[in-house]
Amino acid sequence: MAAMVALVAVTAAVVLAGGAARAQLIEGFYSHSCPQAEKIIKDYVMEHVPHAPGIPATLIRTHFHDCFVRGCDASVLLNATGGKKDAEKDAAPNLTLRGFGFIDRIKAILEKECPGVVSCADILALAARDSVNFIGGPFWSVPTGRRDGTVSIKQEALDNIPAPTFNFTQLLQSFQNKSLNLADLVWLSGAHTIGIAHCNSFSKRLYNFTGRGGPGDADPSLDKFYAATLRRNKCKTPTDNTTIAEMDPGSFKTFDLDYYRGVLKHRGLFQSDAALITDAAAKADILTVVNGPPELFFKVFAGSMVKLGAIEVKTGSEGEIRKHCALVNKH
Ligand code: HEM
Ligand SMILES: *[C@@H]1O[C@H](CO)[C@@H](O)[C@H](O)[C@H]1NC(C)=O
Ligand SMILES: *[C@@H]1O[C@H](CO)[C@@H](O)[C@H](O)[C@H]1NC(C)=O
Ligand SMILES: *[C@@H]1O[C@H](CO)[C@@H](O)[C@H](O)[C@H]1NC(C)=O
Ligand SMILES: *[C@@H]1O[C@H](CO)[C@@H](O)[C@H](O)[C@H]1NC(C)=O
Ligand SMILES: *[C@@H]1O[C@H](CO)[C@@H](O)[C@H](O)[C@H]1NC(C)=O
Ligand SMILES: CC(=O)N[C@H]1CO[C@H](CO)[C@@H](O)[C@@H]1O
Repeated sequence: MAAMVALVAVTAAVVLAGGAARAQLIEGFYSHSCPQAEKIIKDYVMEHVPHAPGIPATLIRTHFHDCFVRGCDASVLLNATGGKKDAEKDAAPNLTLRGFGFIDRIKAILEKECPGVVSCADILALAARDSVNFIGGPFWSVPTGRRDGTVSIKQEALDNIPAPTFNFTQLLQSFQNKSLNLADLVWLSGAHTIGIAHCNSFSKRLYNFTGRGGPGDADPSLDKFYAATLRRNKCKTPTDNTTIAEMDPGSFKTFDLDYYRGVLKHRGLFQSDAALITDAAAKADILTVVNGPPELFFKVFAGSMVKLGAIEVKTGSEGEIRKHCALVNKH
């Protein structure tokens, strides 16, 4: 136990040194200003996720998109103003994000409990963690104290969110640009063990991939039997953009290792999933978790989530605490 305490202390010191003079996130940031905050979020998740089973997947993805654009500052939650469609929310990669209402409802409860105290960025980070943990997924620590941003620009989402067509080099570049490393890329991609994708995110791989034409012209890095199944049962035309497919069929509601097993069998849904085994080090990481004890994946995933949740955060007097998560405060 003493050794563990010492380890925690060392980790905290390293985090502080890395952040220079900037204020840091800390666990239990609201313990005095809004002591019930974390419990309110967790209770809301426990009460509502059973009736909304897609929420854990969409919230963790929304948190990821938030963190990759202007840091984890809830910029992804902002609506465009003046009838324009130019906020992050309106970018193609984000059109399939859901769960905004879920966050708005938690925010409304927290505003009654302690007005103007709990940031939308923290609510998103905590609700993503609690909902994934609620369905039996990993638990990770969510230090709090994030402040909300006031700017949301569609083009920045397009520039910063990795595309499902990315190859390994592009994926690694995108993650390194956010101070995440190769292992973080591999572990965080493991979130594709839950949730769904729309056909247009991957159907280029099923039809006319090389341009030779014909239904057999699938991405050679995709198992051809799986490609045929997807064409037959899911994405029946090349332009279908409404049908959904599970990314980890068979256990898409369970946070398990089957996503990685699928990737190893060339059954990852996106080119970005398939890309993970084109790099020797990434493939070795996948084999390590797949062959390791069950707890290993949860442990490494949790570590990478903490790093994701700290990307370019606003703290102290930066940004604001939004009153409504979809709107910048009026001044
Ligand atoms: C490595 C680069 C990544 C790419 C290219 C990527 C791409 C995508 C795409 C295209 C979808 C499907 C959207 C749709 O068609 O509806 C998706 C879904 C999803 N992604 Fe990723 N993703 C990446 C990393 C991540 C990370 C880091 C996380 C979280 C830690 C994540 C969590 C999810 C989840 C949970 C879903 C399912 C969403 C739902 O069911 O609503 N992804 N991703
Ligand atoms: C934000 O936009 C969504 C979709 O356009 C809308 O349903 C919602 O009411 C808006 N929220 C606010 C607070 O204006
Ligand atoms: C990855 O894609 C980029 C951009 O299309 C390309 O320049 C690069 O050669 C590709 N890398 C590999 C290893 O295929
Ligand atoms: C890297 O991040 C910056 C902002 O932090 C962004 O402007 C740029 O487009 C990103 N580049 C890539 C390759 O993701
Ligand atoms: C397949 O792609 C090629 C090259 O982009 C294009 O010329 C051709 O019309 C496409 N065929 C079909 C059936 O979409
Ligand atoms: C989906 O396809 C329909 C018809 O092809 C089109 O009207 C619509 O804009 C598309 N939606 C998206 C999100 O691309
Ligand atoms: C990154 C990502 O999710 N991209 C997809 C967003 O949605 C458009 C269509 O709406 C797809 O073409 C992209 O691949």
